[in-house]
Amino acid sequence: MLEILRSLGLPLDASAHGPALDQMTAVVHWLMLILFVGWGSFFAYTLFRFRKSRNPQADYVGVKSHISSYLEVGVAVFEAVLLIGFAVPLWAERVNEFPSESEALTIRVVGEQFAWNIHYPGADGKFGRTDIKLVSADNPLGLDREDPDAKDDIWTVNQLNLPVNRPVIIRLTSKDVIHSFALPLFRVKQDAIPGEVIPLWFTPTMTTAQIIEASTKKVTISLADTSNTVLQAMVARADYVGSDGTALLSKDDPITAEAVRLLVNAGVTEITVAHPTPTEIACAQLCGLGHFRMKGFVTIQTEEEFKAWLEEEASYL
Ligand SMILES: [Cu+2]
Repeated sequence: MLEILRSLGLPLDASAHGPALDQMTAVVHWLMLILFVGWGSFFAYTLFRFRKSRNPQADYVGVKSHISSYLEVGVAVFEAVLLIGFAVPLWAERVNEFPSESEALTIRVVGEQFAWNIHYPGADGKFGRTDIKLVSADNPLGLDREDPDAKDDIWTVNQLNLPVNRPVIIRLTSKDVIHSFALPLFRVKQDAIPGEVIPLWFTPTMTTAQIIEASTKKVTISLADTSNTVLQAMVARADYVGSDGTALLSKDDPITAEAVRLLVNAGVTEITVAHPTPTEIACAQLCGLGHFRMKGFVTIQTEEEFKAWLEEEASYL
């Protein structure tokens, strides 16, 4: 079932809790398939069995056997097992078994129309004071730089950097309306609600570079692809040179219409491509007219890269 779900578009999983969640999704789909086929067949059977030509007289007593009641009970028991045996423990782990603050990285994410503000506590590990009165275009979090804890705080807009294989706790909230913080590749989706701080946690298990590597695929191209916008959102994953040694397309360059023309004319019809930014933060709640552009990026880095990034950000303060 997981393979079927993948072929239907279930994205790659890059989080530690993802496999258990995907397994649950597969089990639920199996149950739904069995119910659909079972009740559908039962319905078709009753239409045939109790047709008018066979039953000219209405029967006011109805069914005397208890098979349908037993079936109902069976389905209810199965659903109870799914809920109590699988779903509740899975959910309990997400909401109760938070990693300790010492082993995890804790950050704040504040949604607004239409951006994600990310707040890192800085070297002291303490979030500085924020105040709604200080919110401005250059200070979207309303961070009070006078507060000693706020001096080293780092904030970014729409760019979430995280280290790989370290649990991250995100304290999520919103400044205006309800948004939904969704990281599809990390199997995270949580509503951001104004006035409430909702914690969530997960552990990324792949760096963005590894995810790009894993999602690299071969595609066949033709001149028709000069107007293929899906392909043009991708980048090349290898260097392509013509027979005379001229560069046709370089690794990490976008697959422009011009590049497609050059490649096809040079006889190259198969290239490897990948999405340059596979890990996105999507807003999964229709939150206003600009909802479509409420998109951020997640970059999962090695511990060293993440440290270097934090230091670079701190150097701008
Ligand atoms: Cu939103």
